[in-house]
Amino acid sequence: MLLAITRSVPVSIGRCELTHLAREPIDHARAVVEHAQYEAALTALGCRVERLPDAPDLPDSVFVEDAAVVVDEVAVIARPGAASRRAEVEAMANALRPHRPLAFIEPPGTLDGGDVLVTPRKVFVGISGRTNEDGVGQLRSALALHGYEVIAVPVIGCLHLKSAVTAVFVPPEGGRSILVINPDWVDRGSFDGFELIEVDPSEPAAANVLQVGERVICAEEHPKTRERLSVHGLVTIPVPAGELAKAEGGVTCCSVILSVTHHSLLSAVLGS
Ligand code: CIR
Repeated sequence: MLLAITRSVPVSIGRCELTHLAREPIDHARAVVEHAQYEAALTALGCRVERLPDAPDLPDSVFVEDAAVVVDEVAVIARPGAASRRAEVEAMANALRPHRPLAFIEPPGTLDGGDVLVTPRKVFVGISGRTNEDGVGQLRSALALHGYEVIAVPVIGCLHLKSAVTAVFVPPEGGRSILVINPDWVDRGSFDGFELIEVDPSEPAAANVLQVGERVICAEEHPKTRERLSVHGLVTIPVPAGELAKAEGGVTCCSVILSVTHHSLLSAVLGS
């Protein structure tokens, strides 16, 4: 079973961190409606959606992806590069504890989950304004134990690695995975062995899409790139994501998705 961890949109979102965009008013009510549609899409795709407790004083807390990196064997609790976001991770650690052994990124390491692209056995990590070499090294140590190769990739011109590249198809029996990429923000050459679909040049932020099983959730604001995915036979689910985009968030940012067992779900519910 897939568990999707989310968190509500706080009223304080207007005070979010911003790196590349100028601040614009965010319509909180509209953001809440968009977020509900996103959660509904996850539910329709078979996820059990569970929200972390509301965090009204943490303006970026809806962007739960940045708080952890989860693979089958372990959950690595992040240490966000923005100091204002560090208090977000505690609730994520509590939510993941029933489901995975935990590892923690410790100072001076910083790592945002949005910088981590997990593919079968290869984990790409963006060296960005948020994730430093020490954080990458700690992630490498935590994942090497389980046979993952961790590859650092410079990111230029965008917030996180997954602003620039995400996975849209991972063949269940092995073989070439497909990524969608903005080659202006990350070097195509880092992804040898993958099939690459480029974003439409008029939609630079469109590489941030969320694969759930055989479907791909995309921001409805990027129809041309969605069309490119459809041409490759991928089935896309558009969701409105314009308000949270003003906070530099995309569709991967608002959930952490992991496979869980009935046993670990029961422990989570019983609190043991
Ligand atoms: C930030 O700057 O941290 C937030 N305003 C946006 C975070 C988006 N998260 C993500 O891409 N994983």
